[in-house]
Amino acid sequence: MPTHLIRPHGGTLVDLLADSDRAAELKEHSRDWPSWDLTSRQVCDLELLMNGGFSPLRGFMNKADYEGVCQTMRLADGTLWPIPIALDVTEEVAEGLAPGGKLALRDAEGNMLAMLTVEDIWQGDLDAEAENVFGTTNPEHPAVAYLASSTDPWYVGGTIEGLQRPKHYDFVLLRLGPAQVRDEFARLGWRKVVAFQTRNPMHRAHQELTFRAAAELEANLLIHPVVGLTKPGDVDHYTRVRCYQAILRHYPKHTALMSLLPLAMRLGGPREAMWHAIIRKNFGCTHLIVGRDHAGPGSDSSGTPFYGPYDAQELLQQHEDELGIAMVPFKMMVYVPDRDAYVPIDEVPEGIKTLSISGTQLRERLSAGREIPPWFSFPDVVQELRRTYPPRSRQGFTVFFTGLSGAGKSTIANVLMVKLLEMGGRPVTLWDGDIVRKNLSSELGFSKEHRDINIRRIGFVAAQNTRNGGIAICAPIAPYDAIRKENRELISACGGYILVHVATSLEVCEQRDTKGLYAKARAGIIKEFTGISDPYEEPDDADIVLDTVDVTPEECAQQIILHLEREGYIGAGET
Ligand code: PPS
Repeated sequence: MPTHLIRPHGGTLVDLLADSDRAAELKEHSRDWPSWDLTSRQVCDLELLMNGGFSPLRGFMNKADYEGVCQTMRLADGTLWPIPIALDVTEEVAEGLAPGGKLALRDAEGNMLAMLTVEDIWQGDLDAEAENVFGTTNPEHPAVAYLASSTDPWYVGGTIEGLQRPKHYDFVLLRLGPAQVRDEFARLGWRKVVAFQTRNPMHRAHQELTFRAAAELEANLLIHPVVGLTKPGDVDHYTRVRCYQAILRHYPKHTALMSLLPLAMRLGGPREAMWHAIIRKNFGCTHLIVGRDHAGPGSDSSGTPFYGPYDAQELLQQHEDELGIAMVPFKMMVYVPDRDAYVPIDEVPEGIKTLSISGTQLRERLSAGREIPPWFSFPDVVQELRRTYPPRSRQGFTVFFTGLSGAGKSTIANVLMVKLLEMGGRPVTLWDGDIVRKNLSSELGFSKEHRDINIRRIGFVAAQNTRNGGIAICAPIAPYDAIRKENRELISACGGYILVHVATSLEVCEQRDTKGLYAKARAGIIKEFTGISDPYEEPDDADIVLDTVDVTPEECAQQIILHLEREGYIGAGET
């Protein structure tokens, strides 16, 4: 270990990985131990415990450390540590454990990653944990929600012996642990290094500020993005890493290095910022850039921010000496068109015009295929984002029909499918009610429970089609509103979702009775028949309502196509 680099937190860089003989021995003994399948968050925590990113921790926290951290931000031995790293397990697993016993920790595929020697088992007071660590019990805070709904009731503390690192198949060369990053720094002759933490794509403002921070400090730069768990809705890490690789080319040669951090963020604001600082210190960095609302989850539904914008900076400042890693306050950079330059906001003279584009505005521009100005981002970064967020005319979408039996759903859906196939450009899949019932859902009947399962299945496959850039056309009755809304949410996260209510009245459907089912339903031969002996909940959120009495199926399909054009799903070139 090179000695001139900053000392790790607690003095020693922890390495919990056993050598191969010991690993084989542990694996053999594990036959007799209970097992725990780690959650995604726990796998992230374990990786940083094992490689020393969480030095001086040598395992999941025992009760004394956990309570110290929650209440006073310190481990039982007095070392500063702001976030509990606790292993939560089910009651069933906890019941089979006793102090001194062993627990095999496995990944989702069942591979044993580590052995935990149990020190203690206790039931955490999760409300108190939320209040102490995150300063709130509001479930709109993602970490509080996680405690309330994704945390098992028992904590198990104990030291770890690692058998193997969690497996990663992506960006393998960029996933350096703290010892490897330190070796790189030593090899490059870097002693003063400023770390930049991020969970978002980086644009010009970030490049300017990181470059300035490094230049002012006469330090080198470690771009250290989080690729473990970030905020739901964030740009996926594959896209982000390609963006970071692109932006790295815009720094002077040999001044910046990138490594990926498998951290499961809690979005805990000030305490999280301190955690980030400790981790970066373990990776050999002497400075950490801390911005406005660093690692905060934003605001609650009433618009009140969970943390003050500079709380994180203040907390770090208070403990800077003890931590040993310095905080570089992030000066927000804004673009000044008159100077064609980014300037720290506090250096912009009054009355001077500045420009900025918010994250939401960027998404809107990408989605509409609109220009993203070169002052905002680098063209190679924009190109990567465009690959992930193509304009609507290249995104997948689902047209979801709902309506009574005999309303005309299948006929219109077929016309629409043919028209879309004629246009070409995207694969089209039709999930018609009858076809689905013959193939996907052949074992199901027409109880509410079975109808819900059926509609969920259709939603699932349509979401897959949509995510992969295709068009799904679904045409079941889908009589229940809640499940339709569930599908809307699921599919909208993958691309477009258009709900079409084929609003043919019961009288007309019954009069048409093309399949003779209404007559049978009235005669009681078919039970639970929608509209006759079973409910149909009219949608209040239909994007298109079709009247099939005076309008032909071709005209109905045309109405949908015009809607798709207006919304941008069908580009001018395709018609
Ligand atoms: S649901 O409620 O969405 O799961 O129904 P779906 O899968 O679309 O199936 C509806 C088709 O099944 C025939 N059928 C019935 N419909 C409603 N209620 C009962 N009890 C029933 N029994 C059989 C009917 O032909 C429906 O087809 P469409 O094309 O809608 O007329």
